[in-house]
Parts: sequence; structure tokens; C-alpha cells
Amino acid sequence: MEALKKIAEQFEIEGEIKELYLFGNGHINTTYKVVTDKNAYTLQKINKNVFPSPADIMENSVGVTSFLAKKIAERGGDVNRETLHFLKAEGEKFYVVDENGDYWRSWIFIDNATAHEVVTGPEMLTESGRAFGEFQRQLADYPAETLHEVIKDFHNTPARFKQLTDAIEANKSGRKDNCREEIKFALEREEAAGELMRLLNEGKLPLKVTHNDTKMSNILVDDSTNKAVCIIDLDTVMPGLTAFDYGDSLRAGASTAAEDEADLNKVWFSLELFEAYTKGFLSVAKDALTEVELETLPLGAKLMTYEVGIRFLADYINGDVYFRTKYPEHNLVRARNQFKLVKDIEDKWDEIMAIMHKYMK
Ligand code: GN1
Ligand code: MG
Repeated sequence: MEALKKIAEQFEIEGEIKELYLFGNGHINTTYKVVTDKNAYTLQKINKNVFPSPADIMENSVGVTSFLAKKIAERGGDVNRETLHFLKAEGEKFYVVDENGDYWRSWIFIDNATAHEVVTGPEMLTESGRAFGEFQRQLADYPAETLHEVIKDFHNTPARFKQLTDAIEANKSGRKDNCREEIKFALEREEAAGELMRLLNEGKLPLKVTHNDTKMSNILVDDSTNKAVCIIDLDTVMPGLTAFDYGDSLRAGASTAAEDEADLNKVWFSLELFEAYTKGFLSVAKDALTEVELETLPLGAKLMTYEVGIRFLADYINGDVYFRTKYPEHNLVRARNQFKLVKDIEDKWDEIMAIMHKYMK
């Protein structure tokens, strides 16, 4: 506790530390709440195995949140609540490095707000769409090319495809023959996998600031109003396509089951949830997007789902080296689940596009 206190005290916190304890349920970083006699703060250790350059992450995060803070202040909002307010440490840095070489950061604690793990209905998805749409709209004029690419090729689906074919070739775990059907499903879609990247390379889609991990649990929702307050988990903020953020929300949010549900009869892409999210997202982001961006948003839903499916499959064939698993077939179950959603998105494509056109107007 004393060691943690010493780390916290290197940030520009106000008051005497009264309490310091573990907080939240993130899977990657380690989070604490620090309470002083004047205020409360979040203190977090960045996982250096997943994120090899924490200083770059902090540069991205501070760049984006200070840009957002300016806009929030202009419209009379609460800058310490509607975006993360990172604290400075010594030497104008926004992080502290401890004796083990671990990087720490801190921001003003946002109270009376919760990150929900489970989507309880369409209203929640509309609110999530509004929050991520707002994130896109407010950052539309941020110079995306100045951001560090903290995880290379994160949503580059053809690069992820290559990682899968490499995994199949190496067959490190010897599991290749257990998943012939899934491999076939993935390989048949090579052409489609490149659609968004192709449009980007042809200059038809603009590079934007994207969050890249747009699930419901990365939004703090106000406990009394149920309105989204603040987008959190900015580690994967990078240059990307709007379709990545829109699509990744739907991958997780529009499914009728959990990402690792093994009974595929329960796994569907819900048009009701899709519509709820789309309504919220476009109600705020529409005017900040080009015609081609709007037309290709649903491709994001298909490709983000396909992409994480091939990542699960590759990890299964590699012997479960990336995603945390609870049982030997866990990654294969996840891959099957995502592919079931991809198939359902393909089957419902005309209806999906019709809904999109309704809200594009
Ligand atoms: C990982 O750990 P979590 O849930 O924030 C992954 C995402 C995947 C997701 C699938 C840095 O996110 O890309 O969509 O698992 N994040 C990273 O559950 O690889
Ligand atoms: Mg995350």
C-alpha cells in the first residue's frame, strides 16, 4: 500500500490520501481508486505485455482528451466528467514509471457512473450508438495521422487474414484438423475481407480517429439518468475507419448471445438491436460522415465480426497464446460463434442496408 501511495503522490493530486484500493473489473490493466480529503482519482497500471509503448498510448490519450475537453468547455459541459482528465506527474509527463519499469497513469475519478458489461435492451444500444457517434463527430477534425499506431494493423483485416494462413501453415498446436470447416468458412471470404482496406487505399474512405474497442462496457453511463457520460479505455485509440467503431459495437452489441455461447441456435444478429444502435449513432454522426462512409458502415459490422472470428481461430490453431481461455476449445467456440453471426449478417444483408438507408436520410 505504501508503494502504491508513493506512486499516486507523484501525480498532481489534491489533498491527503485517505483510501487506496483495487477497483473495477478490467481484463488487461490494473486499476485502483484513490480517495483524498479533497477529491477522488483513478490510478492505473498499464499492461506492458499487451501494450509495448505506454508512453505512446499516453500521448494519444492526452492529445484526444484535451481536444475533447476544449469542445466540451465551449458548449458549457463538465470537462472532468465528459472526458477523462489525465493528471500530470513530474517533468510534464502524464505517467510515472516505477522501479519494475511499469507505467502508471491517473485521472480524476468519475462518480455516479457505471460501465455496464451486459446490454439490457435496445434503449441501451441507442445510447451507446449516440456516445460513439458523438466521439466520431467531435474528433472529425482531429489530425488522425498524428496518432501513434499502438498496435500495428489492429483492424487491418487482410493482415489478420495473413496471420490466420500463417497459423494454419505452422499448425503449432496440431489442431488444424479439428477445425476444417471453420478454416474453410474463413478462407472462402478472403476477397470480402479486404473491402474496407481497399476503399481506404483507393482514397475513397478517410482516415479518422477511432476508438477501436467500442463495446458497451467502455462507456460510463450516469447512474441516475442512464445517459452515456464518458468514453473510457482509450488505449487502442488510433487512426482508423469510422466503420471499425460502428462495426465493433454491433459485433458485440447486436448479438443475441454472449461472444462465447456454444449453442449456435441462440446466436443471431438482431435487426432490432442493429437498428437501435444505428439510430443513435447516425442521429449525431451523420453530418460528419461522407456518403461512402455511411454506405459502408454495415461492412464494418460484418468485417469486425469476421476479423475477430479469424483472430480467435488463429489463436486456437496457435495454441491459445493471445486471448485468455477457460477451457481447451474456448477459442474455437468463440470463432464458431462469430462466424455464425457473419453468416447471419450476410443472410440479412438487404434488410440491414434498408435500415441503414432509412437513417442516412
Ligand atoms: C480484446 O480484452 P478486451 O475485451 O478489451 C481485444 C479486442 C477483441 C476482444 C474480443 C487489445 O478486447 O480486439 O475484440 O478482446 N483487444 C485487444 O473479446 O486485442
Ligand atoms: Mg479493452
